Amino acid sequence: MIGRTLLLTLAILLPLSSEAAQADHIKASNAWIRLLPANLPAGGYVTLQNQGSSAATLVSVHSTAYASAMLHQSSASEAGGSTMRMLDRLAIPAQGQVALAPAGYHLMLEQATHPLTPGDKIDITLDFSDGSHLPVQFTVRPANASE
Ligand SMILES: [Cu+2]
Repeated sequence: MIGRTLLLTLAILLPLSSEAAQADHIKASNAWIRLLPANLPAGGYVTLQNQGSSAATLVSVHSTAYASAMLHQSSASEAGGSTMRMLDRLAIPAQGQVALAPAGYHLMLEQATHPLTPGDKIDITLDFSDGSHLPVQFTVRPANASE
């Protein structure tokens, strides 16, 4: 019985005793949204740099500016076009970086809660697997922006 209690105690204490949260080690840069006309889904792009000594795993994103925000990955289809799929998680390696950029990883932002125009600043929160969060400010750019 004592052993079981000890295990339960450890299970509760270990997450708290681990090092700083994943979000604390992530530096976000060049965060922007490509605004499309007619309330079409918008792509969100950002470079995430992990300055920590262990991997950080992005598991979801959310924003008050969009009713729906997902992690997506675009890839070339055999037909020569492009397809995309939803990701459950996106790992940023220790001391490494992952770029969310056109034609690759991106945030799929749908159903804007209010009309957006180029130049607007939108807050999107990145959620990591340890429960930590990183708020990032994205700049809205026009549809023809490339980076
Ligand atoms: Cu997408």
